[in-house]
Amino acid sequence: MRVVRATVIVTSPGRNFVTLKLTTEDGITGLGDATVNGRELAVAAYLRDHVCPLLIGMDAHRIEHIWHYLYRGAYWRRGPITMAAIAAVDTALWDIKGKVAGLPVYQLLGGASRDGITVYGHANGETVAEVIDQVAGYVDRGYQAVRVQCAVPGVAGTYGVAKTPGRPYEPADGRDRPTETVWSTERYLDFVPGMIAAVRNRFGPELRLLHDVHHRLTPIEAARLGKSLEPAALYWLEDPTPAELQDSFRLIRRHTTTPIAVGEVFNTLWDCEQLIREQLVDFIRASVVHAGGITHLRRIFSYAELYQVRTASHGATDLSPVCMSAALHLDLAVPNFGLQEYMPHTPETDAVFPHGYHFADGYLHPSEEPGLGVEIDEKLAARYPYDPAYLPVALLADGTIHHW
Ligand code: GCO
Ligand code: MG
Repeated sequence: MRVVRATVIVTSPGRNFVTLKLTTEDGITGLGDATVNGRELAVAAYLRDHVCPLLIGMDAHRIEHIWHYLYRGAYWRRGPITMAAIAAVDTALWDIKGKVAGLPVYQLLGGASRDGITVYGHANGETVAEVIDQVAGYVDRGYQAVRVQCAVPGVAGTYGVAKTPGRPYEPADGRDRPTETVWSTERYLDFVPGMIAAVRNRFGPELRLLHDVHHRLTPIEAARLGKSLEPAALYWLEDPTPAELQDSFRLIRRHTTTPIAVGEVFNTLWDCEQLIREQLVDFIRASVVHAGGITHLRRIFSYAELYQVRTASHGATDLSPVCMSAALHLDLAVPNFGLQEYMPHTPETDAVFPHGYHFADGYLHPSEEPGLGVEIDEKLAARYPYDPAYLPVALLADGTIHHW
C-alpha cells in the first residue's frame, strides 16, 4: 500500500498548527501533528524539503521501518524539529493502519487498559480567590485533577495566567519578537506555598493538585519549593528546573518527597533515560508530537513502566487535536498511564480539526472510529493563514535572560 501524496498544511485558527497529511494509492489518508510552538515553519520546511519526497512510493504499513529510515538513516538525530517531523509521519501511518484494519488505534496497541482517560484542567488567575473559583468550576464539571497557577504579586505577566479569562493562556503572542516578562525567584518562592495551601484547604485531600514551574528554578531552589509544598500533598510539581543536566534531579530528590513530573520538551528516550532509570522523576510528560510519534513515545512509556514512572503527556493547546487524539489512544492502552493534560482548543481550532474524542464524567474518551478519529477541513484551514507568533522570554530585573 504505497504512499502517493504527502502534504504539509499550515493553518492558524487562533494559533499556528502544522499538519502532515499522507495519502495512499487506494485513497486512504492519515494525519500527523508536527507543530513546534513558535518555530512552526522550520518543521514545515523540514517535512516539505527533506521528508515528504522520501515517503512517496514507500509501503505505508512499514511503520517501524519508516521510523528508523528517518531517524537512524538521517545521520543528524534528535532535536525538536527532526523529531516533530518524524512524529508527524509516524502518527499519520498509525492513522492509516487503523483505517485499513477498521479499528481505532488503541486496539492496535493492545486494547483498552482502562475505561477512560483521567485528565487535568488548568486553573489560573490574578488572585488566589480567582484560582479557587476556577478550581471549583473544574470540580463541578467532574475533573479529578487540576493544575493551579496564580499571578505572583509584583511579578508582571506571570506565565501561565490567562490574559482573557476563559481563553487559553498561552497562545504565543509576540508578533515580531517575543514579549518580555520579568521573573523574580524570591517573590515566586515566597508566594507559591501559601497559594497552594489555600487551594488545598478549600478542596480537601482528595483532589489531585498540580503546579508547573516552567523550569524557572535552580535545583536547590526547586528542592526548597518541593519541601515547602509537602504539607499540600501535590500530585506533582512540574519542570522544577531545566533538565539538560539530568543529575540535577538527584539533588531535588535528596530533599523532598513531592512527586516530580518532567519531559514536555523532551524529544527522545535519551533525554530522560537517566531520569527514569535512577527513578529521579515520577511522571514522564513527553508527547506524541515532540517525542517521535506513537512508536517512540510508546517505547519511552514502556521503559518508564519498568521503573514505576507513570505517563503524563503534555496536552496544551499548541499540540493540535491530531496529537491529542493520538495521545488518548496511547493513554488508553499503556499499563502505566498516570494523567493526561487537557486544555480544550478554541471553537475555531475544533472546526478545522473535526474529531470524535470527548469529555464525559471527568474522563476523556478517544473516538471509536477506525484510525485516530480526527480529520482536517482543508478548505477551512486555508482561510487561516500562518500568523507569526513567539512565546515570551523571561528576564531578571537586571536584564539577564532567565530559563524557560
Ligand atoms: C504545559 C506547558 C505549556 C507550555 C507550552 C509551550 O504544561 O502545558 O508548560 O504551558 O509552556 O505548551 O508551547
Ligand atoms: Mg508544563
